[in-house]
Amino acid sequence: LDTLQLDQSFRVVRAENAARTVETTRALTPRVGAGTPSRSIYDQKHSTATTPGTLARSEGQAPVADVSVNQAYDNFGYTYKLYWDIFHRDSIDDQGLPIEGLVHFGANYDNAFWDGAGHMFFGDGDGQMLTDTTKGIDVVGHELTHGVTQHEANLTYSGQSGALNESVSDVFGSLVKQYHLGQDVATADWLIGADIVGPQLAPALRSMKAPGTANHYDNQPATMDGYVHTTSDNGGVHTNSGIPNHAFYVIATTIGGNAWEAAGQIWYDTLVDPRLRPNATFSKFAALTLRSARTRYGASSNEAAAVKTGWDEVKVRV
Ligand code: ASN
Ligand code: ZN
Repeated sequence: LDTLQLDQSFRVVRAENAARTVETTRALTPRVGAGTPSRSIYDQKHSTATTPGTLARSEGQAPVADVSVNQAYDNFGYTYKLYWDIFHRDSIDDQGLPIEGLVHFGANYDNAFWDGAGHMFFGDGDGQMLTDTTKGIDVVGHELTHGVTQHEANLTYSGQSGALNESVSDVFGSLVKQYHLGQDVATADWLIGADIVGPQLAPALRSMKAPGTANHYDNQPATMDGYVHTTSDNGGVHTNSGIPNHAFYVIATTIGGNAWEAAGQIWYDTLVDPRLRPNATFSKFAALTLRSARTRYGASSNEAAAVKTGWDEVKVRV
């Protein structure tokens, strides 16, 4: 630290782990305009081009005729708002990164994704598996959180670290929805994708409350006993995410109240903790959530006890 010349506009966050010392810088003074996102929505007109198509709506402009454009714009706004209001984070990179949405991507395209470079792509769905993906507030929260994770822990997208990457996106995606709707832990449905599933995948893509029960095809485990060893889907990243998803559900409901307050704060503190390395296992992540809970709420707090309970329940050793 002594050898670092500190710019006055940054503070250094420093942590030690067994292998190395890690340092990250965070903006100390907010950007001019912080608190307001910079959204642009483009119409891809069913092409699979990965560069932005026709600009359909930009920040501050009134709604347009295309519902998909407005839904993407609004859901970007709700995601920005959770991160800003609750975690004081200014967009995906915490430096006000403009958020670009590319709607009507492809023909009947059954997915939505973050490209790692500032763009979120939205398919219209085929009407059977998925419908218009712009409608899913938790789906937008999920995809933009992939961007946040990329700027923070950068969890490697395979095996346990990949399942953690997926789970962190589900957790914050669900929190965006719960915060927007004002739902406490008892009122929330803890489903992911309920607003974008067609008849084949109804009623939802995933359930944090009851992994494995969201739809006919859902094979997510809720505990380590059901951990799926596979080479498909990068080692089952969308399957084994059920385990940390369920841990978060148990922790949030054990604490009670609004999930974005304590449980969400613990998860956010962990995600930005420089001790969380890209290759983290479930156990490493769990231990860091316990550390975050103890640091913020106290070693003998209810919150720290709930974190222990949650990981015990899913059989991840803390
Ligand atoms: N919507 C998916 C996700 O965010 C896209 C993918 O499978 N990579 O996980
Ligand atoms: Zn994902």
